[in-house]
Amino acid sequence: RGIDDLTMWDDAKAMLRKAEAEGIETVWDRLENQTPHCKFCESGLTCQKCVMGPCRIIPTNEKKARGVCGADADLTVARNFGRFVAAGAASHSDHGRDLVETLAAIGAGETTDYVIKDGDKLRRIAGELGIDVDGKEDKAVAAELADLFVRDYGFGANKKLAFLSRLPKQRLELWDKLGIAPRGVDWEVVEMMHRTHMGVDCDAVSICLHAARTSLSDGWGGSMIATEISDIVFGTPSPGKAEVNLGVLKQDHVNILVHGHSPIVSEMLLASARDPRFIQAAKSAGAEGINVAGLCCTGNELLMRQGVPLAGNHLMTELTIVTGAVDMMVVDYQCIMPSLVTIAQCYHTKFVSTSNKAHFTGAEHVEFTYRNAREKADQVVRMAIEAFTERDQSRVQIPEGPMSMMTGFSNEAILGALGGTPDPLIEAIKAGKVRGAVGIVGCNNPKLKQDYVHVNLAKELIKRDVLVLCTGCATSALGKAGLLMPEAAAEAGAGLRSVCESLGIPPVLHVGSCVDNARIIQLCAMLANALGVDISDLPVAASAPEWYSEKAAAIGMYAVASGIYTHLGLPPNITGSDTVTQLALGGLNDVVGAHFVVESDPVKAAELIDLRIQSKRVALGL
Ligand code: BF8
Repeated sequence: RGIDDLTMWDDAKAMLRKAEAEGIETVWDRLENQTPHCKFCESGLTCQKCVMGPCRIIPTNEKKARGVCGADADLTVARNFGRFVAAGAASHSDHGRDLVETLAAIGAGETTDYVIKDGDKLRRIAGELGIDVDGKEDKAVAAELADLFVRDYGFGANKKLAFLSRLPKQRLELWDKLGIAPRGVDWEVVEMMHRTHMGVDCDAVSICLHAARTSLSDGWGGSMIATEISDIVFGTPSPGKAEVNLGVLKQDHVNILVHGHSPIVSEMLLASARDPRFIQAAKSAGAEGINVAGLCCTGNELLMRQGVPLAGNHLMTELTIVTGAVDMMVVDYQCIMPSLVTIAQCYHTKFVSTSNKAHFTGAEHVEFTYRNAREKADQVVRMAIEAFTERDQSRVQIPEGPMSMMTGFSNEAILGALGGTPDPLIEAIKAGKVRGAVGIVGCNNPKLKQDYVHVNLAKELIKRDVLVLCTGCATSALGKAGLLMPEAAAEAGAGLRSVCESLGIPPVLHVGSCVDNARIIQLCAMLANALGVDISDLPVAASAPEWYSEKAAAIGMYAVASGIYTHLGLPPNITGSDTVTQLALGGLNDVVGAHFVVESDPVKAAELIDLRIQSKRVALGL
């Protein structure tokens, strides 16, 4: 493929040309080198879970239709998919655990670096979950809330996650009937590992149902806990302006990029970078100041709460370093390509890892904990200033012109814009001004032209009066396309346009990072409760147009299991099993009231989503 087929953006194309000229290998080169992929793996028909194997299943060959243990194609695919979802759920939830640990440390007075920023939200959430907050100090409430979440990670109170109280009762009854109401965050992940060991759960459908339960322990557990505590500790986002693309890097500043997912490190780093002592130190080193910009989900966290500019999404991470202007990349965990260390070594860029669970060979490791975070952040900012003095300005090429965007649409902010209740939104939906809502979320995948499906799907949907919410790497795509600005209302259908213009909001609302997809399912539950219906009755859908990761599979699975029709731009590795594929692409509708659809063409995908939205509107009598 030529450069024009790899990405739709000028900033990415310019850096791809620079990478080529400088002999730097990128993710696209490695994809080409790895193509064609193994057909067995691609269809989920390999099994490496024991040493009687590894096995490759050929359903059409009588002698090879079963692995050594006797597992057929359906069971092999289901086991692989179950573990795939479990890994995704584990990732979000382990991130959430770090926030629980931080909240507990605040409650116990074990940290002074982290504090409660949004005490109102702390009390509101604690009260919602049955904690008596009257007459108690924030610290005491924080300790009790953290304790409740610790129980949710293990056994759950009454073997049910606390946030299941947010669900419409029909949904919870359905999950109870199916036996998929999540009990404990860690419990469901561990049980999936157990079930998929040889000789435990040997029924494909049963494993798929547990995949649903596992994913629900992420959406209504680990991710939701991560989001709510992040708001409590770092502040609940409210609407504001920011900028996106590689043009956010500054030639005359110390450029620090934060990459990964957890706000625990990046928020502290930002505090140090904004400290006048270090700004002065940067000036003494010949810079105009310190510029912090974000990548991927940690970028989304800082963008939502602090208006920190976003340099790009997953496929931009390598290309940011190719600008030659990045003095330091600081990472925590998830979605950090190990190739970044190698590329950083081709420049003066310092690559710093910070988490004891995410080491990178060749990186400088500065470990952050809740006890030492500010001290370590200060140390890292000093290192970045030092790195700036080694920058070769003749190798710097920063693409021009960042795009402006609006961000910060937490559910609290959305409700605030609506006057405190979801009623105006429900009225707009009833009147057909807003025909429905779709969450466009997830990654980039180098198999698809970068951001093309994200952008064109969103444009098609808003044209059809469908409000779009976005998170994660979709944010950068839609922001670069200008769709996160109120002016983009001009590209929407007449109904959505009038709603956006009267509220002064864009037709695509940025609601956060990937764990913040919990905000979207919570909003769906709120709408369903207000209407007295189940989530599966709502004219809503989800889409991960360019997904790549296990986490995205967990998100898609919990969306479907919550009753939300979900589009994927690429299929998961399940096509080797008719049973699992048919369940995913239709059968689940009879079980949980929603299913997956796979379509790489954005216009066709929009048509499919539109059909679902229309059918739900008709069923609701709208
Ligand atoms: O959790 S969207 S590439 S950065 S997995 Fe990763 Fe995908 Fe980006 Fe955030 Ni989500």
